[in-house]
Amino acid sequence: MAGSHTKKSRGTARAGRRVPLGTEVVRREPQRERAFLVGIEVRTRGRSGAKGTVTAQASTARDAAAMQPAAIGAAKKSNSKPSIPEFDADESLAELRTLAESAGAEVVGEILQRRDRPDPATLIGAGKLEEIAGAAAAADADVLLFDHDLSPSQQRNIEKIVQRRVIDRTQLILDIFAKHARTREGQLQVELAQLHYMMPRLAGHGVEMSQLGGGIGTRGPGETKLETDRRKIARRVRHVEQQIENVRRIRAQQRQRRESAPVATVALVGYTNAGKSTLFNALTQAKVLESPRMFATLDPTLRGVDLPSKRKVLLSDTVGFIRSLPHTLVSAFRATLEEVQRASLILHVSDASSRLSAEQDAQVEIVLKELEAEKKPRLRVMNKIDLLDEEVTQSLLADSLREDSKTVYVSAKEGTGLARLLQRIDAMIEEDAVSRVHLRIPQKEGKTLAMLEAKARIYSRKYVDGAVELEVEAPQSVVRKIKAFVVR
Ligand SMILES: Nc1nc2c(ncn2[C@@H]2O[C@H](COP(=O)(O)OP(=O)(O)OP(=O)(O)O)[C@@H](O)[C@H]2O)c(=O)[nH]1
Ligand SMILES: [Mg+2]
Repeated sequence: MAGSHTKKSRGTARAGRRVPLGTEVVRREPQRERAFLVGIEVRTRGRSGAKGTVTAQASTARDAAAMQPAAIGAAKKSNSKPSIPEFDADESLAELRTLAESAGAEVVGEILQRRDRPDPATLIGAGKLEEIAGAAAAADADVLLFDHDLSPSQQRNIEKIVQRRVIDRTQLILDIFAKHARTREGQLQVELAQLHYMMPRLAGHGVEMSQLGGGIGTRGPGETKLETDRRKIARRVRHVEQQIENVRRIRAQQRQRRESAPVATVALVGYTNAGKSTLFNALTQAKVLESPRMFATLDPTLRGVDLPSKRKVLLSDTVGFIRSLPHTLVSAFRATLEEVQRASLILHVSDASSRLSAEQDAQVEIVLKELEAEKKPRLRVMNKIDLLDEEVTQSLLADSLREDSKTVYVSAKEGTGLARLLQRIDAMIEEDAVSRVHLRIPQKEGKTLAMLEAKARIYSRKYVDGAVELEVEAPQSVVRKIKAFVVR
């Protein structure tokens, strides 16, 4: 896989916390929550290797190396079957670290717990939990982030033992979504997913929600503070669903208007952080947010792009995917993802520099299936080739020059490969098909001639008796307008 050729050395991903000499160890940014990460690897029995080993390492959020894609999860993935790519526990924990950062937390320590089978009551044994509680206390953590989904009762039981707030992976992702939702539609969708998540967790929450005073898992999108009363929540769910329905109706109307013109939509999809927004900006000269944080984009954006054939397509940037994307989110974001379902062509953007790109691709595949969009025409865009070795890049580029290649290599950041990408999109789009026509247009038809200059490719031009004879290639929508002048 391309990911194994990255330039960056895979040095130690985790370093001890560095405190400049003479600096008092105090909470530097009191508003940042201190998070302690708990990774869990459930092994099937009979496998070799250390069981139940616990490694605790302090790590700082500022440890830049740990955030580099190439440095993440340096551990060998000897446990995963080659046919079904899986993140291993280390890689998964590294991803959780990025998620925690994206939620605005400071990672103050982490533990990886290996178990033969999960404990139904507390996921990991009570003894180990005590140990984890001690490590979290030593690191002065506010919250424990579990790299696993917890049932409502597991979450309560663990909170009782560790005496700290406990957040699972789904809740963490919901929180990031809540932080990043900008449009009303996005906010409604996140709120709905949060309400569904909270509903079964209301009774006897170990650490009372009302005492939290903000922080991961307590933020609602927009202005609303998450309510804690079941009856109120049920009412709120109905209200939000109704409003989402309204938004959806308006979007459908807008789409109808759009679809009356023969413009194809091309949807960018891919793992969070693959570089979709950066590519979107590079192709459309837009300025949507590009960010190393995960799920920087939540709200869909559409922009026109001109193809080499002079056809226009609409490019859509949308929310990124992640391993085990919480189901509540996929369904809540269905309206947003409708753009993907309706697209004529899907551009699947991958981070070619990530060691995990194969696994990430497999996850994207799962979500596309869930959206029933897996059979759509697809173009694979391997992004971030600027991070690969020069040699590797050259051979990949040469390979992708084949006429029918379904993979294009680009660097959205540096603008490499974009012309080739546009050509491939052009070749795969069927809407508003391009055809070659001969025209004879009186010279006085200045407007028509100017329109052709802008919207068609002109191959030849001859002036004969006050008229222009042209051979042009133009989309159907343009040919229709100049029907009267077509000679053949
Ligand atoms: N080196 C390099 N970095 C890139 C490239 N494209 C994107 N990035 C970086 O990757 C990070 C993520 O980029 P985004 O465009 O925000 O990624 P995204 O896929 O839109 O992510 P979400 O919206 O969070 O799903 C940013 O820090 C970008 O600067 C590239 O071609 N080369
Ligand atoms: Mg984005």
